[in-house]
Amino acid sequence: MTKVTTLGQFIIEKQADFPYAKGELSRLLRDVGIAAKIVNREVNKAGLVNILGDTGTTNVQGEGQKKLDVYADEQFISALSSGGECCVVASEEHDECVSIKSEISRNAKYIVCIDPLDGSSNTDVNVSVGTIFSIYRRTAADGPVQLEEILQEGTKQVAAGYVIYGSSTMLVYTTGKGVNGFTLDPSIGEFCLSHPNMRIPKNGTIYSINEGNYVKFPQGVKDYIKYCQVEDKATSRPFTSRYIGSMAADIHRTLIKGGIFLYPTTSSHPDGKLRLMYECNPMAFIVEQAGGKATDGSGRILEIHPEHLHQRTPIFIGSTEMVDKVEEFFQAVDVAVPIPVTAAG
Ligand code: AHM
Ligand code: MG
Repeated sequence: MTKVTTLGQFIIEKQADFPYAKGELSRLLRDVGIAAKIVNREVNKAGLVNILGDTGTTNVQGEGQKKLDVYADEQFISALSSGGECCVVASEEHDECVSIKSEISRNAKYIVCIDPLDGSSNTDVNVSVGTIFSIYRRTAADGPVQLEEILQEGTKQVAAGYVIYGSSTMLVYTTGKGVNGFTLDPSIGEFCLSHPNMRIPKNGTIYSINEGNYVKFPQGVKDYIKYCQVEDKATSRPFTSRYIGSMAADIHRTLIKGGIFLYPTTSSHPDGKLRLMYECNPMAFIVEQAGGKATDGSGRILEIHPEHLHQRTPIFIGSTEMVDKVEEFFQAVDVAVPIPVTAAG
């Protein structure tokens, strides 16, 4: 019989990788897993209960909130509050950070940044949605958590992951020692190790971008898209275009099959659309840990110094060689030397 490793067992086994670990991060990851299962249950029956549709309220970004966004946010915050290892949550759904006040969390050392339900506009049409999270360690020993402790660079993440509520539900995470994926087995209610040591192919043939915004893209991105569409046998072009519109699902495909996901600046979103702290940093950490690359067009996502919680950034993420190519197109625009789109390589 094949040995099944549950998420809980795996987390405990891996604790040995950190000789001074006291089990706090393990417990925190376990809490995230528990909340993911609860959210999964609700997402799965979304069409059956009266939970779909707008709440009529808007979040801090002025976007309409879906009931499931609010539900997921509540579940994650509640699991993190009762787990005792998290002192503050920075969530897409809250303007300010949420301090965890429970007695059990008095000495908690971890900060969690989270997009509780990413791609939520897809819930009404039964398309995959996700949760994206990032974990930092407090920089101060005690006292109330200061904003500067939360605004750490992505390189300081101690763990990051995403859950994808799709044709099956998966939790993928890293603690900086590779990336592992777990699939939820609904019959036993456990996430089971299904994708050990995930590695992203160095190159790929899929590009993923909301091409409807083409006219609003910077010239380097327009040139790269044209490059992807030109026929060239040596580089297997034209590439395939795939865009789900749920970052977790688009990145998951990119991680497994190789490719590139792009959300550039646009004339209507001059800073990009996706959020640094709870969308781009965690995904960049995971993709780098799997052997890929993530940049904002000029530098590493993980080295951006955050100025505020809900900061946005452009992102180009995926197979290293494809991300390098986009950067080449950006540089070519800067020095006004166009790269011929038919060129191999
Ligand atoms: P959300 O967190 O409000 O759901 O927005 C983030 C989502 C990402 O999952 C996805 O990559 C992107 O927004 C899609 O945006 P667009 O509709 O502009 O292509
Ligand atoms: Mg999101």
